[in-house]
Amino acid sequence: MTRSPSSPGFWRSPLRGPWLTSVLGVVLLGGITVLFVTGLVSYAAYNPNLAPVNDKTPDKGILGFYLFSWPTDPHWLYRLNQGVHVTLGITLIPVLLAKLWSVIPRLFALPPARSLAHALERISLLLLVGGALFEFVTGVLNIQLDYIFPGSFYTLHFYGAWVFFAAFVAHAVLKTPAAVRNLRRLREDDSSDPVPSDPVPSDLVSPRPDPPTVSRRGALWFVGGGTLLLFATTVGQSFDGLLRRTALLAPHGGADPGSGPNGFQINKTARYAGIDTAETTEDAWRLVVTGRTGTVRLSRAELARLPLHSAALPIACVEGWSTSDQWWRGVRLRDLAVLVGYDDDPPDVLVESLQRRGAFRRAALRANQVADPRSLLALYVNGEDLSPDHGFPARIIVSAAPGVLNTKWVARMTFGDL
Ligand SMILES: Nc1nc2c(c(=O)[nH]1)N[C@H]1C(S)=C(S)[C@@H](COP(=O)(O)O)O[C@H]1N2
Ligand SMILES: [Mo]
Repeated sequence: MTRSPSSPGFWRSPLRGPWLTSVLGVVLLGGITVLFVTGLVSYAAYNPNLAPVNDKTPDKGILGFYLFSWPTDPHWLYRLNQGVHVTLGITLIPVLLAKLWSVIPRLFALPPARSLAHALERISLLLLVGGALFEFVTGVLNIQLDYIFPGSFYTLHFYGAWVFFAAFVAHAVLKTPAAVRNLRRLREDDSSDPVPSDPVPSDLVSPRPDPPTVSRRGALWFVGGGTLLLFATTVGQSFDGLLRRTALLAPHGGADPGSGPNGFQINKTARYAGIDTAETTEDAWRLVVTGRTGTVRLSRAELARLPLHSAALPIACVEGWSTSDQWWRGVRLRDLAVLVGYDDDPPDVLVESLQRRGAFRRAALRANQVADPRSLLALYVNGEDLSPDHGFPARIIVSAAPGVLNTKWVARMTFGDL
């Protein structure tokens, strides 16, 4: 019977046991809670109540709840949140895999259900393991391959998160007390044996263990080392210069940004977005602004003659990478609102791009974002004209907002409550 994975003797590693499962479980309890919270915060940062422009999730119902308009302070808010979400998610992968390895004998346990309670528990584990794998795989694919699911990653990752987290909460409530108990007993058990017999009797402990090839401490170093390696090759994505080059596992955007004032990370290039330079010349391009009092058309030269202001703000992408603060210079969004009849309190705005190719066309901003004096329709960055790849002739830049709301190659802005 030992040839069948459903017989306990099939699993021979002396490392399996409540101690390993408990240590990894406690790490994941903290880590996944942070992932879920930063994920929800990231969702809120899109201002999902500006549906259907910013959030097209079908039938989201109460799962798509939001509690507040996304703030514009502190200006690094989204940068920090998303850096933590993505970098932590990547670095938890070895812990997740080790945790699944530690409990794999249970996947094959027979009979499939000993009781109704046991059957329910196993179904919840299906959602837990399936949900975890689904969230980690969709997340990693999205950041590595730049949106291989056009439009739908957001929906998949969003619904996946709720299924996963529901199962995670149930699992944590059921298992945390035992995990903490196991860890306590483990601390008291000061045997010098590298792989001491587990102080807690469990079906996870192999009845016929092979001789150990690595100590417990060695096993944890192996997992922790994998985690450190992933951390070291990811975290650079949140910084500039040489550090960014250490981010071997993080995406590097659409193109090499080169050096100089426009030499910072590019998401999608003008060529990728299908921007024809003939459309962006001084003669051809007009910004079309619409509001309460009608429509105004402005050339880039006319915009440049309006009062210009500067703001030091980062680009922080949902994929986790960010730039340090760049010096943007342009027209305040609230000054543009004044041009079309909103003198006192500016409303929301719908921003549309020249872009025709790719998933991206438009994004909406909340009134509080329009009102912030740092929110600009930028014409210049770091003292130079925007480059074509960074959105020439004009792009949006908003404090603390996800990069995706900073529309490049702006063609049209429609002010009014959305
Ligand atoms: N028109 C348009 N605007 C866009 C995008 C795009 O693909 N098309 N990408 C957005 C995303 S997802 C990010 S992170 C930022 C990146 O800005 P950058 O390429 O100047 O760094 O631009 C945003 N604005
Ligand atoms: Mo982005």
